[in-house]
Amino acid sequence: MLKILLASPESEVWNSRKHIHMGLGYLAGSLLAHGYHVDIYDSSVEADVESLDDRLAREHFDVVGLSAPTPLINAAWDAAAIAKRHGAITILGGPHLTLRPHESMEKEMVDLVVRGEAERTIVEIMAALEKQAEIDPQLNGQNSVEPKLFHPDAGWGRILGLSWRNIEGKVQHNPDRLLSDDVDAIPFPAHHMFKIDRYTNLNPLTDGLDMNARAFTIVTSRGCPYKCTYCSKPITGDTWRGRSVDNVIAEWEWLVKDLGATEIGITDDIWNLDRDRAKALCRGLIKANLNHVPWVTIHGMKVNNTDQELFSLMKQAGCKRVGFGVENGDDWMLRNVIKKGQTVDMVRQAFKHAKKARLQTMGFFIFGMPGETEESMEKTIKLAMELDPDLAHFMMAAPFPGTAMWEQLVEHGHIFENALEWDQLAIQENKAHFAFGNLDKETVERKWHEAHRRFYLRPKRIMRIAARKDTWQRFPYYLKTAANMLLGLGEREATAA
Ligand code: B12
Ligand code: SF4
Repeated sequence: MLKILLASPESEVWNSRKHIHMGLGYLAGSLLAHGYHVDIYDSSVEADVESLDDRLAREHFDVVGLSAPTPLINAAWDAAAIAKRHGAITILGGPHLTLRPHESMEKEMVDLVVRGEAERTIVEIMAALEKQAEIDPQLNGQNSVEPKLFHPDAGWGRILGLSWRNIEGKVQHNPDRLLSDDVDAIPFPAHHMFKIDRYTNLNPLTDGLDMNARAFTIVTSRGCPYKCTYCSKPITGDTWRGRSVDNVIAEWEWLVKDLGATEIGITDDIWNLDRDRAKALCRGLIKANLNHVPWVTIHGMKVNNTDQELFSLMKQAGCKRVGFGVENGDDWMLRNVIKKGQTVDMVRQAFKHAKKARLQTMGFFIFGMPGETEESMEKTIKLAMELDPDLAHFMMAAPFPGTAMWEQLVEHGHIFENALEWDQLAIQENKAHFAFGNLDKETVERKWHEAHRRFYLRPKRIMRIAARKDTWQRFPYYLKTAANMLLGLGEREATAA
């Protein structure tokens, strides 16, 4: 029986809070459902206890699967090289591999690349590896540091969404796999396999960092039909596929009753696209008595798909905090540049309703989109202060390949050199990634720092932060972060997705 280790590589771009990796959870769930031996290694919570190198030295795995969004692709290649040294077949998957499969297939430490959703692909790969071992036992065991070659008779050419090398060493990109339309049929993610005590609560900037929270996340729907020009959706796509309420409640029940969740985060792209379903889900949580464990919408509340009844039901269902993509305080920017399908007034309305329901609020704001002006950024700062969410995330526009913003910048040749070094593309890094038209990088960075200063250096904010226990427990970290965000001094740790 093949042994598989699914791993997330070292994350230098993401270290202020730790969430479980649902992609790896889903893949593990699928492999378990098909009887495979699988384990998960998440560098973000394990590397300081045991490196990937040591983990692989301690136990042999036939296959190591690595996941990578764009800013982590370099780390994924490094991890693949380590896995090869331990004799494993390496598979890379995730957002960046879906966008740029060939780039990784050109690396000798990468054996297979998977594009798109992969719950079925990973199982088909295991079956092909088993078949190949029967046809030609030499191939699975061939010299491990060389790129692996695969025998067409094992069915490699039929695996949708797979890139591989044939027996002549030629890279083959099979046709894409269609998105799975029956999302209820996907096995639950293997939540029980995460070392959950090592993950933090879901938003330490609001609640204070709890290093031992049993905070799980859940994906109740996949995809989003909106086409915001900065948004990268290579995996979940442009359609919306909601799980049935019963199916979601069953997973939620498992998290609360069996796994002892202390907090649950919905990470859908847009969980309230179907408002009636969102309300039905809240009613289901109340009916199933699951509303005593707090939950939050980490991403995915779209302001224009809300009403007072929804927020009131969410509150009754145990919701503690909602996040909204506000993005910009200028209607022209929202309509013509960001193409978000929402207006500033809709944003105001949603915040009003959420606050009336006594929910905490988070607002996400982007600085420096192409077409932005000093005036539009000023409007964004003023709107943030007017809405006064419990948490304001000010992010620097980050151009990911495949987005309309990326295409526009490539066409106008304005992406800075270092944006092409993928690990520089972290969201909310304090450096502007590009200039556009009359707007220079310095102005964007100045307004970004100004936003933090004007929003957070208000007496009531300072009092709130000072009253939190963790501010004093993690004082050096917060001091460093504050110096960077407010004054632009030193390097800062990126803090948002
Ligand atoms: C929740 C979330 C987070 C959480 C949890 C991160 C995590 N590791 O899962 C937090 C908040 C920590 C986070 C952080 C970051 N995130 Co984030 N995140 C998301 C979000 C909203 C949902 C992820 C999810 O659960 N998807 C559902 C699962 C089922 O899909 P999946 O993880 O992609 O996995 C499937 C496939 O990709 C594939 N697959 C994945 N890995 C592998 C590995 C192998 C071997 C194989 C075969 C297949 C495979 O199979 C999986 C099952 O179908 C997505 C948006 C989205 N809808 O995907 C953004 C998203 C993935 N994040 C993004 C980014 C940029 C980041 C950060 C780099 C932010 C930063 N600071 O710059 C960090 C990186 C952290 C990290 N170590 O990965 C971008 C990636 C864009 C891109 N082009 O790469 C996205 C798409 C958001 C966006 N629209 O911009 N994120
Ligand atoms: S930013 Fe949100 S609403 Fe816009 S396309 Fe992405 S997921 Fe959809």
